[in-house]
Amino acid sequence: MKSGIQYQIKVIIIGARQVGKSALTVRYLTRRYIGEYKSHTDLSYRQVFCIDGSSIEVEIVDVSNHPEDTSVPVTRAKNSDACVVVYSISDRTSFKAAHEALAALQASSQRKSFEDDNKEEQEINPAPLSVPVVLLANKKDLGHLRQVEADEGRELAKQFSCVFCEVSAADPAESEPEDLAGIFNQLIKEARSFKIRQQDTNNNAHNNNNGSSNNNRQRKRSVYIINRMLGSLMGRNSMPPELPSSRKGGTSQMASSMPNVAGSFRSVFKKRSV
Ligand SMILES: Nc1nc2c(ncn2[C@@H]2O[C@H](COP(=O)(O)OP(=O)(O)OP(=O)(O)O)[C@@H](O)[C@H]2O)c(=O)[nH]1
Ligand SMILES: [Mg+2]
Repeated sequence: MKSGIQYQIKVIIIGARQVGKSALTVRYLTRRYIGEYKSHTDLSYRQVFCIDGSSIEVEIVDVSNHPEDTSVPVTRAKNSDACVVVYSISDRTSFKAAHEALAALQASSQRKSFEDDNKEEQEINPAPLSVPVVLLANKKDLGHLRQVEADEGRELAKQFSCVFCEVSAADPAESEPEDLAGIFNQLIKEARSFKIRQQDTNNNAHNNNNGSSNNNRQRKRSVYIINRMLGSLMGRNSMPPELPSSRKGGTSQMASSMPNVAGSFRSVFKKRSV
């Protein structure tokens, strides 16, 4: 790990072709909308952010699908710390692909969690997704071409215990009340918290195996502290910038403008055990 960097978080963006993965990624990182992307390779963006006083290197991987492949390349989500699954509200096939992607992510979590358990138990009590996941329904501005209702997306997200939002990379005003930057920021924070908990669990297990305990490692982390998010990606300060600010900026504004998202993250992720 580079000096000064306390955590590295890898966020992967997956979804069917042409749903707006690149547009959403660029919108989050630059607050701009670029309509056309000609890329047949994964695009990786790295940026060091300051979150709650910690320097975190965030890598966002915008996965490119093979032109002839209609399925979502879920295997790319392997080794990521957070995942954004995207579909377009104007493309029902992409919604089905998102469903399949979530099922595949859950199946891989299940393999990890229940390696030694029997299949019956897996069916009764499916494992939660092994990393924080957000389901994004993009192109909300294309309401007149809508093929997938918001309730269907919400229901799907509920089924897989992940956060759901309808957004528009093209027209942020359509993303009300949730804001794209707020959603990504919350996901990155959750991924960091998840990583901290995992590290704590691993350390505790290690210490227990050695017959010793480390009380410091057992203290509970404050997971959902929302810090000021006024930093800009383009900032040239010697300190790393804070996460891209949500549209309305500021701590209290974000908390009040995104009660659903923050609330959903809390209710979804508190269920996880690591
Ligand atoms: N109306 C509208 N069009 C969008 C939106 N987001 C993306 N698009 C358009 O949808 C098309 C695909 O956008 P991309 O961002 O390239 O989609 P992608 O998922 O990265 O595509 P692939 O990498 O080829 O799989 C482009 O023509 C974008 O201009 C949106 O929110 N609203
Ligand atoms: Mg793309």
